[in-house]
Amino acid sequence: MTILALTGGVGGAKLSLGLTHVLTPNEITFVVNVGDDFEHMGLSISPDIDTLTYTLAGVVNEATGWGRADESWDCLTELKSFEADTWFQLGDRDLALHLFRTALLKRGKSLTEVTDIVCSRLGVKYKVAPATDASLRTRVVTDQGSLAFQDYFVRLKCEPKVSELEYHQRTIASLSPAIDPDDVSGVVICPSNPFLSIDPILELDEMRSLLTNRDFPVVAVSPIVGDRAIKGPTAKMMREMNMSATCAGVAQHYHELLDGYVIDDIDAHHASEIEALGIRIRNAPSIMRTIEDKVALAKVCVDFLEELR
Ligand code: FO1
Repeated sequence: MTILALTGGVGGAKLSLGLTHVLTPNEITFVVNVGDDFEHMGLSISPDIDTLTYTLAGVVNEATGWGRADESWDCLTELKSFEADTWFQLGDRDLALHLFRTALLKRGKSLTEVTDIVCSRLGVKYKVAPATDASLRTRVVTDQGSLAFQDYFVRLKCEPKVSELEYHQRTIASLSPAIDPDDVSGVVICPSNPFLSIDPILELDEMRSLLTNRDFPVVAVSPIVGDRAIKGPTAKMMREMNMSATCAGVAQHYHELLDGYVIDDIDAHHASEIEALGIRIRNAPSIMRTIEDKVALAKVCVDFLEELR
């Protein structure tokens, strides 16, 4: 039986790395958001898959949390001299992966197959599965119109005011064949942005039905600590969508899906509000700076699942 970790972005990758120190490759599958994927300059780019893969392979750029360590930027510099689009920063090493993935997809391989090949070439022994092989794309409805995800996130630096999220093609998208719904013993929802990273996974019909008719526990880790997002626009988006930008606001958003919820020690005062929703609480330090922080938080999640089983 396998634990599924639902993940996207940098916070999700950090907890995922911790989980690999607590569980063996047979015990966990990482289910990764593909709503951020896009085609840029003819290349198929899967930022959340790459962030996780680079993190698990130990080659991620630690300063940004995405992209490669020891990166060079010659191609981007040349592109600038052509006055080409350079708002999305693609380093030389990273580009090699996008070229490789694009070529394999063009030859008819699925994103699941390509991700598997990339993981094995980078020495990642854990199963990293795109949530779906279909081209599910997040669109952000804002005061500047409906925007493709990376236009909102990178080009416009999350500045537009968000009113709604849309997940295109979600109804026809099936789960990746790397995910076996009959073999799930628990789910960890990583401290990723709920709207941008986790909802595109939860919105898949097969994932929704797996999580609503289940005999295994689900725990989430709050991406909000001390009423602020650890990284990225989660709190800003929540305020713009008239939600409470607290760990309790995130719990209300996930609500019926959750059996357990891990919140930071600093947020202990929100516990009774969340427990009133019928969700059990664990307090733990949840800012993950060191590998020890990541492993300790992962252990809290795995022990919590065990207790709720
Ligand atoms: N994020 C940025 O803020 N600016 C970038 O130029 C950028 C480039 C980039 C290239 C490859 C990659 O895998 C990720 C990249 N990201 C960049 C991060 C990415 O847009 C976001 O982390 C996710 O899509 C949100 O989880």
